[in-house]
Amino acid sequence: MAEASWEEYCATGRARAIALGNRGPMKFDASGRLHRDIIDAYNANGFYVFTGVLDQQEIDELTREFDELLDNAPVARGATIDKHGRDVEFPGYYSLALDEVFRNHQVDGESENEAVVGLVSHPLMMMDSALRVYAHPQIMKMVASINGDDFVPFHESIFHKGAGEGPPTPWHQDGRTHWDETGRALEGSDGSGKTHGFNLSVSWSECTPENCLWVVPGSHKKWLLANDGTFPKSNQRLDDAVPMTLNPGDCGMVSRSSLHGSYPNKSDTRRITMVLGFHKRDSAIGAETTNVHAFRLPGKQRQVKYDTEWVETRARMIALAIDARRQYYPDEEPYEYSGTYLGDGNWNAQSRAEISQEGDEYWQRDITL
Ligand SMILES: O=C(O)CCC(=O)C(=O)O
Repeated sequence: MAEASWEEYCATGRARAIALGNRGPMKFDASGRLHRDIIDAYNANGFYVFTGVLDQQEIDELTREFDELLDNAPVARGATIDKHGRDVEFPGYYSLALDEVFRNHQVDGESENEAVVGLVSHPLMMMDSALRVYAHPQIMKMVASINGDDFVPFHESIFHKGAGEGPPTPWHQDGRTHWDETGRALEGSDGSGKTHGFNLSVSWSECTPENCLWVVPGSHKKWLLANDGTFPKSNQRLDDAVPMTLNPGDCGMVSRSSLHGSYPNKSDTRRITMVLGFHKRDSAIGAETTNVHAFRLPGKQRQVKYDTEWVETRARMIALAIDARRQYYPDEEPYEYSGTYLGDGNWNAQSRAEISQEGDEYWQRDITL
C-alpha cells in the first residue's frame, strides 16, 4: 500500500486521538479528587489532555515573558550576547536546534539555522508567570489525585518549535528506573506502585498535528530499551502514534513511561509548551538511577541515589510557587500543600535570590526517575 501523505497521516492521527476519549476539562469529585473516569483513561492510554485550564490573562503573561526570553537568546551556541547586542540574562540555559537534545534529527540535504532556540531549561527562575502556573490550584489538585498529597517535583523546561523551523524531538520513553528486568512496568494498571511520574505540557500556543507532541497510547507498560531494545528512529512515522493537540490554556499530561516524540515543525504555527512534572514521594526517595535533569542544559548525566534531603530541598519550590501565586492572585483560594519540604515557603527577595544562587540553583536537585 502506498504510504499516506503527511496530511493524511495527520488527519487520521487526529481522528484516532479524538476517539480515545482521553480529553476534557479537569473535573473533581466531592472529596477534591479527579473523577475516576479521567484517572482510568490516563492509566489506560498513558496520557490525558485537560482542556481550558488557564485563563487568558495567564496565557498572555506566559506569552509575553517567554517572548522576552526568546528575544534575549544568544546569537549562536556559546554566545553571551543577543541579536540586539545586549547581554544574555540567562546564558547557558538555551538549547539550540543542533544541540544534543535534538541530535540525529537532520533531514538529508536540509541546512539548519544553528541559532534556532529549541528548548529553555529551568524557567521557574526566569519567568514569574511560569512560577505561578506551577502552583495553579487546579493543576495542584490534579497532581495530588495522581501522585498523592505529598507529591514532589520533577523538572521544568519550555519546548519551542518555531514556525517552519522547529526541530523534532526524537522518539523516547523518559522513565528509566521502575521497570522489572524484562522491561515490564512496576506501575500497576491502576497507577499504583512505583511510577515515573508525568510530563505536563502546559500550552500557550496552538499545538496542531503538524507541530505537536505525538504519543503512542498504551506504550507506558513496556520499556523499549530492555533486552538491548531501541527506540524508533527520529522522524519515523509511527502508525499507532496519535497527536496530542492542545489549544492555548490546555495541559497535556503524558506518563514519563509512554513512547513520545515530535516531528519537525514545517507548519506556519509555532508551538510552545512548558513541561513541568511531579512524582510520588515514595517513587523518588531511595531510588537509584541516572539523573539527566540536574544540569544547566540537557546532555549530561550522573548516577544518583535520592535521599530525603535531596527530595525535600527540591520540594520547597512547590511551597514558594504557591506563595508567589497567592501574592499575585489574592482573591484566589491557594492550594494547600501537605508534603514536607526543607526551608521556608515564603516568596520574597531573599528566596528569589536563593533559587538562582550560582552553584546551588533549585534545579541542582531535579529528580529524574
Ligand atoms: O514536547 C516535546 O516535543 C517533547 C517533550 C518531551 O519529550 C519530554 O518532555 O520528555
